[in-house]
Amino acid sequence: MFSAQTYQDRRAVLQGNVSSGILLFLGNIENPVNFEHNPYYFRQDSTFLYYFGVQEPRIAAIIDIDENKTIVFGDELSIDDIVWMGRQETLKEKSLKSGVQETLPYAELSQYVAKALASGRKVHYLPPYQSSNKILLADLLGIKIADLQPSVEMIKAIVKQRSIKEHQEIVQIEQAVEVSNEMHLLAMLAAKPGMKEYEIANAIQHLAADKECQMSYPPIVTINGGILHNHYRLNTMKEGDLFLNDSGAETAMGYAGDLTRTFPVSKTFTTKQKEMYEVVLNTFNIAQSLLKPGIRFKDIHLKAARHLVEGLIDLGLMKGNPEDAVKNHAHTLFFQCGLGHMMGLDVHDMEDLGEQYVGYTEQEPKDTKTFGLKSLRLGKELESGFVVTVEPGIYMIPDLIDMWQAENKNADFINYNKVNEYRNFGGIRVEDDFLITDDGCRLLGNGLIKTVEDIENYRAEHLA
Ligand SMILES: [Mn+2]
Repeated sequence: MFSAQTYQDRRAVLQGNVSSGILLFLGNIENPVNFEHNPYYFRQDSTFLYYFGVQEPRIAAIIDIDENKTIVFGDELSIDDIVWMGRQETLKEKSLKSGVQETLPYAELSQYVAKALASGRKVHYLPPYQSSNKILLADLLGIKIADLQPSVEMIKAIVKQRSIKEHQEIVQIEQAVEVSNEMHLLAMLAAKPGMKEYEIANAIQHLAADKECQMSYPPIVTINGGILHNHYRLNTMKEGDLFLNDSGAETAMGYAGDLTRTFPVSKTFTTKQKEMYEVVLNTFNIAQSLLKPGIRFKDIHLKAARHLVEGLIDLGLMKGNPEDAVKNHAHTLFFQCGLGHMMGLDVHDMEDLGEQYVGYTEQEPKDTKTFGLKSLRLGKELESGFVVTVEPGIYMIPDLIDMWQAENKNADFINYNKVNEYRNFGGIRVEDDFLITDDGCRLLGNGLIKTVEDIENYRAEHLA
């Protein structure tokens, strides 16, 4: 945990940004796998971690703005619990570590909320994503789940605060990135023809676990990198395959890393792979060079897309004017997703609070219709203190190629004959994490190799 002062200060800032009423925070529960006492891995809610730091299932908290007090609700262990689980730090002790003096039994939460509602006070709450919390909120408020109305005022205040990372948060994120770097180096030295994809997934998870880290999301370790979120891991790697590893560690305090590297299963890239890889890497470098406060991430995304198109024109897959190609979204045949997203306590930071608040503004809302832009999670102007990912890619998706070709879509910009030579090429993505600074950006972590030369040399050193 950070210091008690940290959590007190964060709560004070939040309290100052919401006018009145009570702020209700629900922690997560241990969700059952197949029966109640056999739960999935417990992960505390990130907003709860941010303001209270307490990693305990089935607790809640209230910041009462009108009465200027903060209470954590939860149950201390009974003697039966202690028999089974041993003596543990009490909830009272844990709460004190985040500077909360008052704890009450969990059952008193409903009375507190009912009293506030009865006296006509506003009860602010966040959009619930766990089913148990949807049910709990509906019960506490005496309404149907479908009628829940999360507080926009509370969401906006939290997004504003959590978007700007404190120095100690950056330290945490860099720890996560450092462990992620090691995971990627391990994958690069371990992967060889004949192995199964899951062997790499297992190896990197083992490495992270030994460093007291979890995965910040289920790793994508695949020879079919053309599938954006591919979690199938039973393929056998063979000579000539490209291996895409999108994986990141999460520190014990909950901070994420999110990195992607693509490398050949053989000792070297083929010429075709190298050419495509360098288009992606150049695009990455252009995007990185544009990161600074005051520029809209959507504009960086579109500029990166233009460079991707230029590279694909050089290779003969595209043609025409790059600017016009991007205006017509022709690049989305190859780059269907967004250039990056916010990162912090969540790998997609605060996605539970709503992309319209985290990645966009009311004045410039997300384009939710256009293929490509509808998958861009971050569009708004960057600010010093943001942590973002940059992750351009090329993804060859046979079904999409066939569909576009049947419609002769963007035929002015796409050489379908050439594209079909690459239809089974797979995919390439390169991803790093950056802090936006006052005058630009800083790469988080010590830097993970990414040029063709560095990757080939690294693999040559380690492959027998
Ligand atoms: Mn990412």
